[in-house]
Amino acid sequence: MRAGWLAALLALPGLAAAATHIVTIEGMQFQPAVRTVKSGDTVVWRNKDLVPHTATAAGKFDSKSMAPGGQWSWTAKAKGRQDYACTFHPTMKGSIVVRD
Ligand SMILES: [Cu+2]
Repeated sequence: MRAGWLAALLALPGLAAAATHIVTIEGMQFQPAVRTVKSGDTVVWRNKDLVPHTATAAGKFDSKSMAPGGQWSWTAKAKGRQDYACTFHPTMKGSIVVRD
């Protein structure tokens, strides 16, 4: 009976689809630089460098300062391409592409 209920839950596309995607910050780079996700997915940035960084898309999202070893997560909603950068190191750039 419990298994049947779970199967029904997993059949709902909105619940089954959400995933978590990691963007690693290492060597003064976002890796991967371009990450494609679905609406509703969560993106987690992990700072493996020895200096603080941010993941900032003006007007869209802003991690604020991520300490070395720190992380920050953001849930994608609106479709489209979000170009972002580190406010401390403007040459560090990345993009999140949000699909349906
Ligand atoms: Cu930085």
